[in-house]
Amino acid sequence: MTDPSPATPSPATRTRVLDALRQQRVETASWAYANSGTRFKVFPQQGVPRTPEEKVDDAATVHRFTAVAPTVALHIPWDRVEDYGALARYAAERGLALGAINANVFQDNDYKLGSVTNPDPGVRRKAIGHLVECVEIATQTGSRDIKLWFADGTNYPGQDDIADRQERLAVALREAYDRLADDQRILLEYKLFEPAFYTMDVPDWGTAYLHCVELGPRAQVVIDTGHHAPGTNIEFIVAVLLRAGKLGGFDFNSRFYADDDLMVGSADPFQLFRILHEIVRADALRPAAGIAFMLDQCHNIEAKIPAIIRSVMNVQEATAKALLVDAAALAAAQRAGDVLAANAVLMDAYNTDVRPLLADLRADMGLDPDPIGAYARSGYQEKINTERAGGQQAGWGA
Ligand code: LRH
Ligand code: MN
Repeated sequence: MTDPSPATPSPATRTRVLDALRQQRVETASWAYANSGTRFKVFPQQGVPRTPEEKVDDAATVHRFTAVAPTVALHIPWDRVEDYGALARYAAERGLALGAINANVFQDNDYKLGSVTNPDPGVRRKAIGHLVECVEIATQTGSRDIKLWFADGTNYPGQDDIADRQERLAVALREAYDRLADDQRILLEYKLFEPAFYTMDVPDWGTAYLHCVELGPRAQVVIDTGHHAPGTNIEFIVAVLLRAGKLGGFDFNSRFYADDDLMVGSADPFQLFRILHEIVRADALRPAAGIAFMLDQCHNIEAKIPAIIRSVMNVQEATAKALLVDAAALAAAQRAGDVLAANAVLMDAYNTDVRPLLADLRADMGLDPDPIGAYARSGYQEKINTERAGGQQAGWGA
């Protein structure tokens, strides 16, 4: 029985959609709470965290107003602490868990010509050491995922041997993979360009997929939505990796031009909807499906915590619309080859205003239906602006 329209879902559909949204999980990024910018300028903001603990406080605040962001990803060494177990307990006391551990082999002077792919075996050894350290940190924080993104690449043809670098990369990944505990996995992230501008050693989903297949079942691909050539059909990559059982997660953000790291859904909400449609169609939204929905953004000029709350809401809105797609009607139109009808089913869902439904969901979850307004009224921003005067604000330290 198809619904009258997505805007007036049947009680059964409404229940299904609300249940799925209640289970949704979005992981925020510790570095998004810190100062960030471009090569031109980093504009410091008042109240920015100075420590991993203060980043956890801010992530807990986002969860307090959205109820669907119970984990925060860490980046090493930006979030290096003496006792990762203590940091995990600190987070737990605030209703949060520590999420993906992000390695950083892109800021050390030794890595100019690459980290794990560097022509110098000594440099490769150093970089592999960091990957292994991140696996150990994940054991201490209780994190499932170790996320690996490599800035490695070349700027000029002939600078280095493409195949040799792939071999070096494979050797490094194997060393890290073989250190994983049974409940841990490697998430390999690709990026088309920047900071290298001729080759990146993991430039696209295909290269990431090949390395993950070579490694084994606990290696999967991460799709950072800002890491593709303009015009790339990202939902196609989502569908293909889901079918292959090799989609590990997303670094959500959005862009108009390059790796702009803007709020997810702000530049292209229709693309985000199409991506979530593939996720819902594959029944991969529920946490048990194992897809990590992470934010990887930089709030260079806008207030950071409200921007992250807005980002979580954008993911919820795209998800609600995807959940309202009348799958039966869509399948029937597709089978009948009725192009316009099939497209209309998707557009009806996309053009549905789901904000009232999400406001009801939040009220139902004991939250203020307006998280942004509630945050502004909470006084939290004023509190941290006052408390966090002085000290060294956290940033990328680039
Ligand atoms: C690289 C990237 C990667 C992170 C970094 C913060 O562009 O997307 O995921 O390590 O941003
Ligand atoms: Mn990323």
